[in-house]
Amino acid sequence: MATEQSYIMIKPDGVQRGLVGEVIKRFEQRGYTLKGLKLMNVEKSLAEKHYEDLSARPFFPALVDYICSGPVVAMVWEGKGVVATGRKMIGATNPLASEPGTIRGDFAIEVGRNVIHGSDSVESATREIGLWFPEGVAQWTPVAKPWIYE
Ligand code: DAT
Ligand code: MG
Repeated sequence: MATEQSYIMIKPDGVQRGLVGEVIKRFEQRGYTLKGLKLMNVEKSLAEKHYEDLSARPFFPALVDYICSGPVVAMVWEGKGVVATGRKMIGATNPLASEPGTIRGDFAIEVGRNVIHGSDSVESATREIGLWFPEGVAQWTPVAKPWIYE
């Protein structure tokens, strides 16, 4: 089974609003494996690098300020299809277009306060994990694995 990893980040609004446990719970109960986790303040240069593809967009300065406005929870989650499924669990970029039952659809209203980031492809995930976890992630195999995967 090809296993993949996604970079998932609870943004400063999610941390300030006490949604850390709720987000972790959803990924855990789906069956995904937590491989990296840290609470951190974000340097402007890291936020700019993370969102470098959006640097020409008018909202870029506000986006960088927002990501640096308080601590984020940086995570790596692993499992079958975690990149695409993680995006489904997160919901649409604009929370008003996010379905109820998704994280943004349940907990957010505005695009500039949309609570959570998730990698949009396996390639992006590799880049983002390298950026946010240069020290690497934890190595472990959950004992529940045979009860989640056949
Ligand atoms: P996503 O976070 O769903 O992957 P994205 O990569 O297109 O969306 O954009 C990254 C973040 O930038 C997004 O979570 C919120 C902000 N953003 C995107 N489009 C925006 C817009 N039109 N106005 C304001 N902020 C925007
Ligand atoms: Mg994106």
